Amino acid sequence: MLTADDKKLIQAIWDKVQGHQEDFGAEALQRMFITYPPTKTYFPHFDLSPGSDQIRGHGKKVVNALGNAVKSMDNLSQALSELSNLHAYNLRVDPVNFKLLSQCFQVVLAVHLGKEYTPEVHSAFDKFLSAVAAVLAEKYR
Ligand code: ZNH
Repeated sequence: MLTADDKKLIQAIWDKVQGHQEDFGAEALQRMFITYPPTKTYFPHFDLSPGSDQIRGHGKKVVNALGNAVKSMDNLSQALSELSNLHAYNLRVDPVNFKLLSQCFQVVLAVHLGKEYTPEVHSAFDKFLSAVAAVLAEKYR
């Protein structure tokens, strides 16, 4: 459960993500592809070379979706309902992968935010990204 303090920390950190959605998203995806190569199989139609337009474009979409989730932390299921349908029915991404991308995104935040990525922020983001992943996995059967 996200506490009121967690939510405040997430919102404050998100202000610092603003303007870097594409960079941070692309970096997280690249870390995921390098660290967990099977994740590449979901993107056979992408140019996966570092910094490709497709990686940057997709990274931006993913981080913007997280930004929308930040705005709707009290209402995640509803806010992410369409994305949840897309991943469950259409893309059929194995939900274990959500955790892998979440970890990579946290490394990106830690690298860029340095000291600001305190243990409390880390904990808050861990809970938030787990909640997002749970919603994205909610419609699988
Ligand atoms: Zn995902 C897509 C988000 C995870 C795979 N995605 C997508 C999109 C978004 C997202 C926003 C777009 C949509 C439209 O266009 O409409 N994701 C997301 C998030 C997450 C995710 C937020 C977490 C956190 N995904 C994921 C993973 C994977 C994936 C992990 C694997 C590995 N996605 C995907 C794909 C797609 C998507 C494949 C499609 C792409 C193209 O473009 O084709």
